[in-house]
Amino acid sequence: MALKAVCVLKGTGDATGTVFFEQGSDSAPVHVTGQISGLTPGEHGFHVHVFGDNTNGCISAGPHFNPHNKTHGGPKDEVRHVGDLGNVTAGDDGVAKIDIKDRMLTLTGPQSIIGRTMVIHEKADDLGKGGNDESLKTGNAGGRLACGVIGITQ
Ligand SMILES: [Cu+2]
Ligand SMILES: [Zn+2]
Repeated sequence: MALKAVCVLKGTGDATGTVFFEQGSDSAPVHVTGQISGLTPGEHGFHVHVFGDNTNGCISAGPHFNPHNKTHGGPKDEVRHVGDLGNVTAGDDGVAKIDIKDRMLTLTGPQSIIGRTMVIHEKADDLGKGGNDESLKTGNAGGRLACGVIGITQ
């Protein structure tokens, strides 16, 4: 039976979105779909952050979900945070359509992303290639525009 989760992203500005997660089996990739609107055109960093805590807005979600204690990278890199999904790209209408298959995410077991937070950022993620310390932590993706806790759905 497929595992399914959903996340509604909200923030203090115009950015809002809904993201769906589906995994066919324990070892299958997670298919991430959905859309985020109210963005500036161009790339925006998109990550799973460690805590499902929104008490002080998106900042309470803490850093990128990183159970293997690696440095920040891009979704296709071997060395990356589990939460590193790279960038989503908004068109001139400010809408980013999301369709990502990721082999490092899981919806099951102790490293499940359920109960953690999805964040969309102000700026592009440099995927760890920015040549400075911050690049290897956050990808220099800037502020957190919107976020939401990933929850189980039917
Ligand atoms: Cu992030
Ligand atoms: Zn990261």
